[in-house]
Amino acid sequence: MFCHQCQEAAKGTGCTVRGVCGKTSDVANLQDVLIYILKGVSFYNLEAKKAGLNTNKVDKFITDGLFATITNANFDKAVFVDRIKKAIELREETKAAVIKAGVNVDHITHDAAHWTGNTVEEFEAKAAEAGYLAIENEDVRSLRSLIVFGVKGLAAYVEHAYNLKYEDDEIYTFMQTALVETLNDKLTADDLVALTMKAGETGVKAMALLDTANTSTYGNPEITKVNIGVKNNPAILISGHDLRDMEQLLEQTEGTGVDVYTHSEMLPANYYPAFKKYSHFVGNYGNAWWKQDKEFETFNGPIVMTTNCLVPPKDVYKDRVYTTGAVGFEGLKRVKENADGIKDFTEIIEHAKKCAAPTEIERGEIIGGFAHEQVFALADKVVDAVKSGAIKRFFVMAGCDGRMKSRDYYTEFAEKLPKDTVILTAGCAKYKYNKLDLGDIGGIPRVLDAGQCNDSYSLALIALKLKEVFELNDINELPISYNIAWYEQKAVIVLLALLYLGVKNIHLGPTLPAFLSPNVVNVLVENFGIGGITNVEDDMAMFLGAT
Ligand code: SF4
Ligand code: SF3
Repeated sequence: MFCHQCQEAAKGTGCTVRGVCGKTSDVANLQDVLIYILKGVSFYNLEAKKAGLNTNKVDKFITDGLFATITNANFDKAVFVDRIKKAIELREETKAAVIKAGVNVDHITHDAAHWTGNTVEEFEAKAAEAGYLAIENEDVRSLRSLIVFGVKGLAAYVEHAYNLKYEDDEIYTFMQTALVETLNDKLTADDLVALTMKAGETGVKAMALLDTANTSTYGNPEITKVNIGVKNNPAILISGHDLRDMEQLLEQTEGTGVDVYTHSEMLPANYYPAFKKYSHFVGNYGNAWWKQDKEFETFNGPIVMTTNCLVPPKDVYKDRVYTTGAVGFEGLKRVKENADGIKDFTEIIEHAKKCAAPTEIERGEIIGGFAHEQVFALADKVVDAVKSGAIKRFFVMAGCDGRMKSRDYYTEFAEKLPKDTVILTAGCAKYKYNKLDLGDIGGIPRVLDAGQCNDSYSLALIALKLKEVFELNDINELPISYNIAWYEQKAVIVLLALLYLGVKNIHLGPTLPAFLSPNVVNVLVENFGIGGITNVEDDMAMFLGAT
């Protein structure tokens, strides 16, 4: 195996024996082969689109396959073996359909569009060719990795949107074009950089689509005090990012005597009007994903994982974890689902009734719900605070949390920020400081949480709104600094989206991606002023010295 897609890549280069995340070598190999075959499917599916055929089933299959390979989503070998088989089948079906429609496919000669295998051994053996180390030039490898990882992040957001029946064929077309182009040896480094920017542009589109899907279905997030304590009823914990799953769980648990709590990236569900109306929706239990090994144990009841980040479960709570969507792990039970994607939580509700109520691990409240509409509603207050000098600078500290000790940097950074600064956050990065008492500025909390990582889109809209209000020509003239924490591939698409929007001088930590070669880092430094982090004192001085 060779995997270098997340921030925890072993030795800062890549995992080669077993993932730091717990992914086994065979699963890593199968994931590479799945992506390879999905590229093969894409060749024909793009032709099918041009011929005006209905490609929706294949679009969704490709999207879901990409999503399943995101860090901490799916560890189940059998799932990847099945998917590779299915991908080969769909590739052949699509090929036959386009030929039938009169399309000449003789120009599609790449091995990914033709290779076939039947056994697990054949699939695993193919990984050496399908994986990243097969690309000799390190800059090409780096740019292709950046594009594929960005597309994986895109796939996650696109899937949440289509679960709410919001789709955009242009996004599917870009994803598949990008996959195919990462097999094109004729592309120069400049072409690949251009494709990376196009990924950023599509990232903005996908996050906008998901934002519309979420807010038109569940209302605009509003300022909310979220309970972090517990009640005495048995309960179900729901984690991940999928709001449609959240909705179905709340509907089906109503009146059963079973409460519902969110974990990690599901916390922002507490901010939506459509969910707040449920009295058995108690609040949020625990912290970011990587603390689940302790928090799932003390929660006592069943846990539903709707997306990443799943940590290989401990035996003590393994029988209480249920997976759905792109998530998987050998031995864990699946949430039952009918052909229309309607989930049936009956078994999990009955399971919860036999469990003890959650053990209290903390008490109190945290505040959030500062997505774009809520912040726009407070715009006058925010603008006045900036004009009067009460707010001197905003710090966008969005992104991911993770288990590396070096991430304590972000807690210390938040604590040491001057009192006239405000943190804008989204994603599970917030857990590094959302329970600190950082106070407020004239009633505006010093940590404004917009929501999940995809709600980084809200932060971009807020920045664009401020630019308009202050009549500036360039988003970079705003008193906003970007100190972003990343972990997995959704953060990659968020980063590319910000770059596409013209945001400069983003600092990324706790380490720069292992998949960026020195030359690619140079391009990012020269064109976008991207930087890493050092230590809190020096970085603080650097950010505050910047105008
Ligand atoms: Fe290693 Fe990250 Fe890949 Fe897991 S996802 S195998 S930790 S690089
Ligand atoms: Fe977190 Fe996995 Fe990235 Fe959605 S839940 S931000 S790490």
